[in-house]
Amino acid sequence: MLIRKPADLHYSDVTPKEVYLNRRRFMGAGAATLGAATLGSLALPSAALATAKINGLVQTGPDHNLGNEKPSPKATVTSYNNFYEFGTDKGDPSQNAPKWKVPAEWPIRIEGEVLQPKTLSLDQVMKLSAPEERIYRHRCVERWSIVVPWIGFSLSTLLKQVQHTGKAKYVAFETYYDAKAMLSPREAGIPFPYVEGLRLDEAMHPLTLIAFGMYGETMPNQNGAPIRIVVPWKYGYKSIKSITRIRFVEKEPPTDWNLYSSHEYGFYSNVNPEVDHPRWSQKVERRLGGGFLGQGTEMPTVKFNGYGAQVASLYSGMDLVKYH
Ligand SMILES: Nc1nc2c(c(=O)[nH]1)N[C@H]1C(S)=C(S)[C@@H](COP(=O)(O)O)O[C@H]1N2
Ligand SMILES: [Mo]
Repeated sequence: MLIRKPADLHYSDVTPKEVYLNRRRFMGAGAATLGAATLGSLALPSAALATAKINGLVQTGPDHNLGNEKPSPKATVTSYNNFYEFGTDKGDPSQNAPKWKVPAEWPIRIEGEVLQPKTLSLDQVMKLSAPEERIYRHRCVERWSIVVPWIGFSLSTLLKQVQHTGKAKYVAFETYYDAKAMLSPREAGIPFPYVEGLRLDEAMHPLTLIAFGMYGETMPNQNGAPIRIVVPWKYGYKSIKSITRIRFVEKEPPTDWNLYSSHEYGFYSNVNPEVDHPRWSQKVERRLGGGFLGQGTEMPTVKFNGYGAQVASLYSGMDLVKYH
């Protein structure tokens, strides 16, 4: 179902880290101009994305898609990113990640509190179910938001490939880490490999997506190629990119931004306008890619990012200020 056209692949040739990091330093001033006003004009040359069409897309039901919100411009979603392994400025991942060669072998290991650990190839994972297009809102903790037409299917489909033990209460995820192609934890300021986690019921929720594409094509490197998690009712950092390890665990697993600053970034990280970040209010967000001169449109942030009807019951009786 996934066909990579050889002609599309030449941009993904490996560029040594030194080369592109130096280039990045030279372009430091230029990168700083990545202000709101220029967002709309940052279209990447499409050849640099090394994507291929994904065939056989299935339309999903109203629970899985937004009613009237249109996907953000692809150029915005692929050029304004957080992927600290490839740089800490919003424009860095789209400059640096396309030069990373995604390993041809991409085993996805499922282990931990399971009766029988299992390793699946990327192809095996993608064949577990028909690829669905899911149009989800994405709200970054930094107050910008986008609407993304992801391609994938419910993570539960993958998790059900193993039988977990009675001890399993959480699911931990780990991003691939390549020290030669990515920043060091010291350079990025956060621990690598990037780790994240969900409670078991959150991971099994039908909205939680394992995604391997967007806009009808394979995943651009800067958006988490070849495969990532998307949890639309939580702040963006829970949606971990480029995963290679999934672990069923008994205790709440460590998460990257919580390790960085535990009082600012909790484990649950549900989008919640009533709980401020210690350094800023979470009541509003800026929807990227539209508005006057492309500077985005300010709008109120909605609890659970608008997915409350589907997910609020997961947290009934819980103090969402304490468990932020
Ligand atoms: N491995 C990894 N995953 C990550 C991040 C990261 O730095 N590294 N950033 C997170 C944050 S803060 C956000 S907002 C989203 C951004 O996803 P996007 O670039 O596809 O919009 O990815 C999340 N997943
Ligand atoms: Mo984010």
